[in-house]
Amino acid sequence: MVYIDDIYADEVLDSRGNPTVRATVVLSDSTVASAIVPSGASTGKREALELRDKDDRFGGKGVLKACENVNVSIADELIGISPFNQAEIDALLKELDGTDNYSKLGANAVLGVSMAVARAAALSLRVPLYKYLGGSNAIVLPTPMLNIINGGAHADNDVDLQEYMIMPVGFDDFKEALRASSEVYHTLKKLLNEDGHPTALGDEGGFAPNFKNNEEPIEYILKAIEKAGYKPSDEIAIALDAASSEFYKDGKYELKGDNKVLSAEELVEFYENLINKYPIVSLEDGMAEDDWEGWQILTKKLKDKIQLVGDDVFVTNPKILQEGIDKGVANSILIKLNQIGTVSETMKTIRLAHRNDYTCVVSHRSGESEDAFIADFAVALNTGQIKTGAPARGERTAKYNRLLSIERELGYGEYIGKELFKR
Ligand code: 2PG
Ligand code: MG
Repeated sequence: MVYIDDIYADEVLDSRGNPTVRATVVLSDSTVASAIVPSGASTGKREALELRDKDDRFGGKGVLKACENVNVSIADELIGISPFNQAEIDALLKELDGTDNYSKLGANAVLGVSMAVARAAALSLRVPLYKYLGGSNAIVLPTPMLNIINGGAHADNDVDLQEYMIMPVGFDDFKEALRASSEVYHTLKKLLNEDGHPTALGDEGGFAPNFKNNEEPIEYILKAIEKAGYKPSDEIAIALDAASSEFYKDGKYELKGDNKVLSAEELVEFYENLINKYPIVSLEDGMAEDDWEGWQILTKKLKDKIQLVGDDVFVTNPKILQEGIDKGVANSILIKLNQIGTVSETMKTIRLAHRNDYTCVVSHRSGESEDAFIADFAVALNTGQIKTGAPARGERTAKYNRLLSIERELGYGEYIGKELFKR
C-alpha cells in the first residue's frame, strides 16, 4: 500500500519577489510532488492566517516558521498515512492546527501540504490532477476573466477599481478564446501607447497607467476589443473587481479617481450606470466586506442583471457563504484556496454554492507562482469560470497554458462561455 514517506517545505519566491511556502510530498512509491502557495494584497479580514516571521529577514515577510511547521508538526502527523483520502488528510490538518483560521500552523503551511498531497496522489495513480479531483465529469474548460487594466492595491495609479477584465464568452473553445483575449491585450497596449500612456504592468499583468476617471479604462478596453476585430458583448464581455473594501472609509466609498464620496445607495447607482452603458456581465466586491447592508441593496438591485461575485465578503468560507445565502448577499462567489486553507474545505464551499445556485469563479492571488494548481482545480470542480490575470507574465500564463494542455488532452472538452450569462 502506498503511503506518505516524507514531507518538507522550502521558502521560495512569489511573483512579487516575496517569500512563500513550497511544500513537497514524497510517497513510498517514490512519487515526488510539490505545490507553491499564493499570497494576496487586497486580503479579506476573515481569511485564514498567512503566517509570516515578522523578523528582520525579507522585511518581516519570511515564512521560515510556516516551513518549520510543515517539516515538524505536519510531517509527524501525516507520514505513514495513505495519500488517497484527501478529506481525511485535510481533516487531520485541521485537527492538528485546532484553530478556526489556521493561526497556529499558518494557512500557508497547511495549504501547501494539502495541494501537494493531492498532486502526489494523482501522479502516483498516473492520472492528471483535474481527473483525480473531478473524475470523468471534469470536462468543462473554464471561461477566463483576464485582468488587462490594473488599479487599486495592485498598481501605483489613481484608478480606484482594482480589476478591469475581459471575458471571451462568444467562442467555441478555450484556445480561440485565449487567442482573442491576447489580441485584445496587445491592441490595448497599442492604443495606450498612441495616447502617450505608459504601458508598465501591474501585479497581475494588466496595464496600469493613470486615467481621467474610473470609467475611462472601460472605454479603452471596448475600443481595443473592436479594433482587434471582435464584438463587444457577444464575443468579449467585461468583468470588474471593484475590491471596494479598499476604498471604504467610515461608512462611505471614496472614489478618488472620480472625486466622489458615495453612500452605498449612490455607489449602486454608479454601478448601475456603468452596467447600462457597457457590456458588463460580472461585478466582484461591489460592496465592502463590512458593509452587508450595502451588499443587500446591491444584490436586490442588480442580481437579475449581472453576476455579483463575493470575494472579501465570503473569503471562500462555507459558514460565511451560508450567512450570505440566508441574507440575500451576492449570487456568486470567488474561490481562493488560501482564503480557507485546504483543498477539501474549498471543495465544500463550492458544493454549497452550487446547491444554492451561486456561480463559482476559481481565482489566483495577486502574488502568484508558476504553480498552475487552480487550472486543474477549476476543471475538476466544473466551475466554468476562472480568473487568473492578464495573458502575460509567466505566473499568469502558467495557468492559461495548463488549460490549453488540458483542453488538448480532453479532446472533448466543453467551453460554455455562451451559456454563462443569458444575454
Ligand atoms: C482579488 C485578488 C486576485 P488579491 O481581489 O480578487 O485578483 O487580489 O490576491 O490581492 O486579494
Ligand atoms: Mg477580489
